[in-house]
Amino acid sequence: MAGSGDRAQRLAAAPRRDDAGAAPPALIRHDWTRGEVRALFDLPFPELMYRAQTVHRQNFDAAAVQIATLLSIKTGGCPEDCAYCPQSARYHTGVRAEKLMGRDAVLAEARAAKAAGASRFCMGAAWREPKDRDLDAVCAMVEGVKALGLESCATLGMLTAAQARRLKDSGLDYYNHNLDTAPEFYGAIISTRTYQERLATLDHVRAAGIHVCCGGIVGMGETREDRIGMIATLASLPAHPESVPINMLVRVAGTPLADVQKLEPLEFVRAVAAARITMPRAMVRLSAGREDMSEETQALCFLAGANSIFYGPKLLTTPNPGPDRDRALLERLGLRPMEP
Ligand code: SAM
Ligand code: DTB
Ligand code: SF4
Repeated sequence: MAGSGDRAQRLAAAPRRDDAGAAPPALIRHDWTRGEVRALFDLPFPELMYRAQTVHRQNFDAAAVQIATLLSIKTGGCPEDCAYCPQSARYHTGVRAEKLMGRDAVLAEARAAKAAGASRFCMGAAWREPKDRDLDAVCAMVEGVKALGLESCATLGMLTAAQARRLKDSGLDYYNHNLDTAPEFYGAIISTRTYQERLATLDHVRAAGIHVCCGGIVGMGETREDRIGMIATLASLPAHPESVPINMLVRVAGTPLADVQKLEPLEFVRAVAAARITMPRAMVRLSAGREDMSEETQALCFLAGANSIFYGPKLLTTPNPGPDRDRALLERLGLRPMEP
């Protein structure tokens, strides 16, 4: 965490608006306060969009969207109690527990994803944490995915430092492990692992030299203050995650959150914009929840700085818009897939 001396130094060095009134590139800050993030959420919507677009354009080509494909390599039967999750063995959601997929089957899916235009392939496993034997199998999958020229990401639950190093050695580019929500709302959603344990896994991933993919879910019945707390926590990590998935809760029958009130779409867009403004260089991923989202809301998310989507008819276990719909949407918006 930066000390106050550091902060004074950075403020002194901060670029000012030039004579033509052009905004200078945003500084990368790790000391976002909740008050500052709250002030972003409270901005008039057009002003928030303008701020997010400005930061987005300073750091990315705003017409390019990364196409990622998600595959559940180990589905269901998870011992954890995450209240949003269809894969927890504690809830009756109709998701059947399956064994870890074999390497060849995973690589066939990765090849198909690449042929369909994806440049990133994410593998998810419904584990609290991987067993060492299973990790060997996942490392072999990562090697195969890398050999296809795809960016690789895995989300396997909690990791030890040694497991993170093994994944790094296999060539893994990103590890996804979400904080999910603000620390104060977390206890209402998950009881089987602590926030601190999540932060420890993120530390191991970071120390191993793997890019961090870390975000959360909105629409779980949290307050705006909780959404602010989640973004402020992510943006004040010692290093920003290189990738920040913002998920809209997919309400799955049988989970404790099945009947939670639907979040107002513009509030979701505000969360995306706050992520973009506070973490300027991160890939901000418009992740779960698009199946139930209007195309206009998705367009606003891109305007708010989201620059990646999951592509393909399924997320891990729940539906996602099909490739035809997504291709048509991107075309209509004049957006194109980001080059690998
Ligand atoms: N088991 C591993 C873990 O929890 O770390 C990896 C897979 S888990 C499904 C990955 C993430 O998916 C969760 O942290 C959560 O943010 C997201 N997720 C799961 N179910 C969701 C739902 N119904 N709606 C939105 N996001 C969801
Ligand atoms: C993330 O933040 N969102 C993705 C990915 N990381 C693994 C998962 C979304 C899962 C949605 C529920 C399901 O399909 O099971
Ligand atoms: Fe298990 Fe991950 Fe689902 Fe939690 S989110 S129940 S850890 S699969």
